[in-house]
Amino acid sequence: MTDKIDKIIEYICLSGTNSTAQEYTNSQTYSPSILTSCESSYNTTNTNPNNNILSEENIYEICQYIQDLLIQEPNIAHIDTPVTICGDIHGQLHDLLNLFSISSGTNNSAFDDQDETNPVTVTTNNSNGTTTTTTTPINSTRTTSIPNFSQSLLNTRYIFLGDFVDRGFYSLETFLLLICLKIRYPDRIILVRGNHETRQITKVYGFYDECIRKYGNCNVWRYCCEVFDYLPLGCSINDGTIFCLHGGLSPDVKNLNEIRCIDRKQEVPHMGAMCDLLWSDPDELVNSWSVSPRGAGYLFGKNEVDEFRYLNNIDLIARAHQLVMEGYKEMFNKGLVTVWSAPNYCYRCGNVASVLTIDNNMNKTYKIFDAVPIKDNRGNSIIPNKKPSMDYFL
Ligand SMILES: [Mn+2]
Repeated sequence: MTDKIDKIIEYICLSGTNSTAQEYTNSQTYSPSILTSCESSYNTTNTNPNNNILSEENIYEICQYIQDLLIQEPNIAHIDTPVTICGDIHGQLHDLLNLFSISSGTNNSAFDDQDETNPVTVTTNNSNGTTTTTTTPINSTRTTSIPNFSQSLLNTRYIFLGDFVDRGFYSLETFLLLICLKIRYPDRIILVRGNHETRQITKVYGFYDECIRKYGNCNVWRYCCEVFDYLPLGCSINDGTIFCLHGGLSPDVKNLNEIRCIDRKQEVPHMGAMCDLLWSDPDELVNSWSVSPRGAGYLFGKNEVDEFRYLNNIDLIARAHQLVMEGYKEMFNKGLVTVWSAPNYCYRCGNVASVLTIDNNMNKTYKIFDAVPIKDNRGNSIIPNKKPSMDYFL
């Protein structure tokens, strides 16, 4: 199994770092012939042309395997520092690979052959108020190195706060990479469920269509949705003074123990505690639970955050779920932070992204990064035509 997982990780990273991804990154229309070549790219691998590495069978096997792992995790998972908290990814595989190299401080960047006119710049905001900016050195020789995950995950643990899929064009690869890393390094990575990790939402916002486009049927989508039901609803760090979740608070949850009692292994309900944790948003302007414009979850303000922090002995609530143009936003006297990790969201928002690193002394450092630039038809901002050009007479 380990061997197979490593091969899949390698395959996905290569598809994000060299031209094997070209078939579906090329901004050509999705004519049936392109569809065929998309599919054929899934039926071959760089290492063994006879081994269909991202086959439905292999994906089924991984999805079954990780369910056994996730079922052992409580609703509120736990992880120790040093840890890197990551927000929404939304299928932006190339930016996710970049996130790993930036956050772990490994030089083994997946993109160390950046366009010389557009190098990757990382700005670091430390909690003591200082800011440092580093620019990835330009390497003139072309390399297609795979991120050194064993080194990355040795340097820091990771919490991903959900919304792995939808919007971007690499939801399947993004989710598979994350669950493969979870299988390989189970104690060093926590995957928390977001409001997009559901059957209903993925049918509307891209993941379902992506699976149909790449496989011609919805089997791999179904396998992944089974995994969604097992993801934990939150994560605590060290002694529990930092609590992480995707959306926000719920009027039905005063105490963390009420989250621990939820039967989470189900599609996200339309209302109630589990729904709110994945859907709610903080708002400076409300002073009690208010209707959310999203149609699910609540808006909550400083009063709700202060009460929840006091009752549960929490210093910081770290959550994702909302686009922040600056990558992160601290609210309510730094009692809550929104972390957003999808740069140039939807390939057009122009925002930067961030991750929040907590060191062993509970110091906070925000690393801010931009979208991976396009080069030679690589990079996730090359958008395939959203509307397939269909021949109605076929
Ligand atoms: Mn969300």
